[in-house]
Parts: sequence; structure tokens; C-alpha cells
Amino acid sequence: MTNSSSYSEKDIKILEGLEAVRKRPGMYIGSTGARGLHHLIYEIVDNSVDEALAGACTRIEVMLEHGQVVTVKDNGRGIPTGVHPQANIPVPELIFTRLHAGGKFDNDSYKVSGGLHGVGSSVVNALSSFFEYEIHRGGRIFCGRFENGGCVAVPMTERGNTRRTGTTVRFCPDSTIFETTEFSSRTIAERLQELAFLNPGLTLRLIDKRSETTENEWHYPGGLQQYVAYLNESNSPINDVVHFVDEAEGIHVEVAFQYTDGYSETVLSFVNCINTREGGQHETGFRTAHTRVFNEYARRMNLWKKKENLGGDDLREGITAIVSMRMRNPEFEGQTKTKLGNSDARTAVDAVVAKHTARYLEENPDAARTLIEKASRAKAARDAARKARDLTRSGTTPGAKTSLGGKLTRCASRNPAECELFIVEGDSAGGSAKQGRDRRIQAILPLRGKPLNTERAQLDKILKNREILSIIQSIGAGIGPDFSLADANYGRIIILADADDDGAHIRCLLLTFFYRYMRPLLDSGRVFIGQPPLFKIEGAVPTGTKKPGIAGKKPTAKVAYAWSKEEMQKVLKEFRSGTAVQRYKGLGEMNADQLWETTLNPETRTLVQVSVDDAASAERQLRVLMGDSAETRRRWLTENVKFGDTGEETKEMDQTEKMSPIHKY
Ligand code: 28F
Repeated sequence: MTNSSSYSEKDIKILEGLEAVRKRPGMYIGSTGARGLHHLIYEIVDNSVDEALAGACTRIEVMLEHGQVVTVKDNGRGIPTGVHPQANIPVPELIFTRLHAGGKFDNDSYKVSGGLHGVGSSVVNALSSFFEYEIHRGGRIFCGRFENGGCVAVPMTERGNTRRTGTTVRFCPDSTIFETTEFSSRTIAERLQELAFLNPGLTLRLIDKRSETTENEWHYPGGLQQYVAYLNESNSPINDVVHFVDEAEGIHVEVAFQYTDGYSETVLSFVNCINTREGGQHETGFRTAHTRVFNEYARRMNLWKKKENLGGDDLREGITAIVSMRMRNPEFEGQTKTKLGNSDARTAVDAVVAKHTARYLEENPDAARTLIEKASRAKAARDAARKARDLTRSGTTPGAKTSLGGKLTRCASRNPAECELFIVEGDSAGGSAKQGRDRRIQAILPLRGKPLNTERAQLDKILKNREILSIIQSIGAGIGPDFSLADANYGRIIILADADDDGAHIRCLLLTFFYRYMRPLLDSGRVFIGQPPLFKIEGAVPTGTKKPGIAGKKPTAKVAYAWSKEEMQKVLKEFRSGTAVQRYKGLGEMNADQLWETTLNPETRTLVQVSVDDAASAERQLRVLMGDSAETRRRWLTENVKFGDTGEETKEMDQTEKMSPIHKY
């Protein structure tokens, strides 16, 4: 047992390993921002999920306590507590103080791992101000504690008897390392729920004791079948959920899919519970098999006679599909290492999907016909859209003519990277923006009325909507599968809408459109929400005098702005009594100079950058808000509505608050 006072060289080696983590945390958890912080929890939870995958754990609990202390507890076998033969220290101390210890890299099992693929619990220990564990195994309880990033504070000791088995870890992220140590219950809940869907039979629980205690639990014996049904809850399904599990090439493949009468394609995929957001070979296998089998069936049943095949996009219009597989030695590629590279995954998924989809179509001829008819309509609409495409690919520079030129007030610069397109609600605000802007780099597109709800409209109808079409033409980079970010005429798209419900609805409609038809704009962080001030404070401020006895000059008039009630009250203190406070009802109440100073000027404005952090949750929120089920929308609004201090209902229709913090741009 190591005696904490006399460090041997092996302890020093342990510390060096964790010291490296503390020096460059980003190398191990991606960032020291909110995402990196949450990786700490995912890393520990994934070890419990590994136990579940080994069939030894059925329950995982995560608890958040005051001071951002996290506890994760499982009912697995308990980490072995013997002394490790080589390292000559107890296995738990090895796992928690040695990088990549704990068998993470043994290749004989489906090791789960978080976004950065299994950096190991020791990284969490290294980045925690304290880290303690309790293991129930073999009828005994073992516990130990580390402090300051892995220094052994209490070597493992035995403490009493127990009748259960399992591992509990309790840690507190080191606030000197992380920009924020504020955990988001919603973020954690989404991952735990996702793990529950991916591991039928596993129960996950989240207890948040930081304010009034809330508890949530997820358990889905139906697995992916329930996951698909959950994602489609707010839209109208047009077939039953198709669900199958099989093995091929030594790979475990589980698939579920269901169509709704919507138009978007949602395919989520996972490998060993890792969300492969960038797709990869398994998704390719799913798509090629799905397209091939549907076309074969459609021809054989004389449902499709045209020369060219139904395209994959046509056949997957309205589909929600999830592919979850388990395999050894997955290889990850892509920018965020979430694209699966193994080619045997494509073969395996193709074989399983082809076999079971063909069987589904044979056994469900009515559903098959419905889906193929939907696909043929989709193809017709896409052909119409392709014909209309020349409408949407206007010119190659911000200054180019557009057939609806009248609406867009272009800027002078020819360099898209510096150009900004303001989409402004209402003509009067549009007018002030045209006058007040920086003509060199700022273009203005006023919106008359509300843009179309593109969540519920097919492509050819979208192209007939003037508002949407003027946006497409102004950006000039096409839409949907044709969209090309490199062709965009602007480096920033800034939405300016009133801070009221109509404005929030317009923001939501525009974000839905960008999310559905110009997704790379969002993913590349080019979409922003302008933040006009809520209050204008006008009055007299006392002019301070340096020397006593000299009468102060007469107070000077001053105008100030505020973006919140609190800020307004703070600013008001600088003014003398009798100051006028105006609450702006809309952008139109500001003249050109005020709009420039408060909202357009890059030096003084505040913008919210919209970043879609998790496709699944953004997808679901947009579906609930923009889908066609009023019931689910009502339920969502009831759960998410916040009553403002004036008592009136302020519907949080606006997605941006949840998507990203405020940045100065
Ligand atoms: C709250 C976090 O970390 N749970 C874990 C186990 C169980 C075993 C294990 C873990 C085998 C020898 C490398 C037990 N019995 N929860 C957790 N539960 N690690 S981590 O083994 C570690 C590997 O060292 C375990 C039999 N086999 C494995």
C-alpha cells in the first residue's frame, strides 16, 4: 500500500501522467468550457455503462449536489480491489491515477466511451479538486480519496460489510481549470436518456439537489423502438416503427425506423453508445441497403416503372431512423472524431438492413405502398425544385442582381467574409437599418410579415414563398442538398426581430428554415440574433467637479440604453430624478442613428451566435414547436413557459437562449 508521506518513483510517475492532463486538459476532454466539463460526467457514467454492456449492471444514478459536486453510482460488480501485480498498488488506485488504465484499451469488448472515446476515469480525477470512490465487492466496502488532481489523500481502506456490489465515484471539478463548473441538468438528462434508449433494460436516474431537489429516471425496455417513437411523438407517423436486431461479421446491429408525414430525414447513429454525429460507414450501409431494397420491391410490385430509380433522398423523406451497433476496435475519423471508418461496419449493416427491410415490405404491403407513393411524390417535388433551382442560385457576389432585387439593399464590398446580411422584421425597421448601417459591409433584407413555416411545407411550396425565396436569393448558396457554404454571399446572417412574441416566432421560423435547408450556415456559426435594447433612458446626469468650491456646471443631458430590466435600473442610478425611461416595443421605434449605435455597429452591438449543439435535441424541439401536433406543442409550452415579472406569459418560443451564450461581435 503506498504510504502517502513517502512517494516512491512509481507514485511520481503516476502524478506526472495526471500533471500532463492538468496542464493541457483540452487534449483529453476537448475544452475547459461547458462541453469539456460535461465530459467528466460522461466519462464516469460510461464506465458504468461498460459494466451494463458486460451484463453486470442494471442501474446507474447521477446526483448533482451543492457546489457542483457529482456522484455517480452503479450496481455493477464493483472495481476489483486486489493489488495490481505489476503496479503493486490496488487496482482502483491504478484505474484512477494512471492514464488509460482500467482496461479501456483491451480490445475484447464493446467499450463505451464519451465523445473523446474513453480517456479513462483518471482524467476526471486529474481535473477534480477532490475525487473519492466507494466499492462494494466480495461482501466488503472499500473506499479511497484523492485531492488536487489525483494526489493520494486517503489510500484505499476497507470499511465495513455489505450485501450489495457496485462502484460509486464522487468528485468536484477543479474550478481553477474549468471556465465554468456549472452543470446543466438538461444536458446531462439528454445523455442519460439517450443511454437508456441505447441500453434496453438499463435504468438511469438523475437527482439534482442544487436547488429544490428534482429526480428523473429513464428506462426503455423497447430500446430504439421507443427512441424513434419518442422522436416522432410530435409528428404524425404514417407507419409502425420497424425494429430489428441482428448480428453480421461479428457486429451487433440494431435498427429502428418510422416515417411521418413530414419532409425531413433524421438518421441518428451510434457505435458502442457513442453518438456518431458525423455518420460514417454504418450509416452508409443503412442508406444503400434501404434504397436498394425499396427500389427492388417497388419495381417487382409495379409500383415504380420509370427508367431512373427512386433516389435515397426521396425514399427517406419523412424518415426517422436510428442505427446502433456494437463492435470491437471501432475507428473514428472526422473533425470531432465522430465518423465511423470501419468498412466491415458498412457490410454488416447493409446485410442486416437489407434482410429485415425486405421482410418488412413483404409482410406489410399496404405500408410499403404508402411509403413508395410518398417517395414518388417527393421525387416529383424535388424535380420541381431542381427546375426552380436557378431561382435560388442568384449571382456569385453580394452585389449581384436578384430577380427580387427590390427587397434586398446590398452592401458595397465584394468580399463575402466581411459582409453581413441583416434580415429585419418590418419595413420601418428595415428603413432605419438601411439608413443607419455601414454601407460597405452591411446588407439589409426587410421581411414583410412572417416567413413560411418550412417544417410543414414541401420544397416546391417553399420556393413559392416570397420571403423565403428572397432570403435564399440574397444568400445565393442554394438550399437543401444543393446548399454550398462556399457560395454564400455573407459571412454573417443576423436576424433582427422585435423582443416580443411575434419577433420570437419569426426567429423560430427563420431558425427552422436554416436548420432544415441551410444547415451548414448554423454548423459553421454564421447565424446570429441581433439584440436591440429594451430600454432607452433619457435625462440629466450631474457633472462631477474636481475642485471643491467651484460650482458644478449645469447638469448635462444624456441618453443611455439598457438590454434588461436589471441593467436599466443600474443605469438609472447615474441619472438625476425626472429621467424618462422608454421601453422599446419594437425595432421600428428607433431612428437610424440609435439603431446603428445600439444594434448594428460591430463595435457596440451584442449578438447571440446560434449554434446547434445537439442535433437530436434541436430536432425534437423544432418538431415540437413547428410540427403539426398542437397537443405536444401545448404540453411543451406549458413545461417551458416562464411567467415574466409583469405576470404576462412570455412564451420561450425562441430557441436561441438555449443554444448559446451571448458573445460580443
Ligand atoms: C461510477 C463509476 O467505474 N464502474 C466500474 C467496473 C467493474 C469492473 C472493472 C469497472 C478489469 C480489471 C481493469 C469487475 N469485475 N463506475 C465504475 N465497474 N472496472 S469500472 O474492471 C476493470 C478492468 O481492471 C470489473 C470483473 N470484471 C470487471
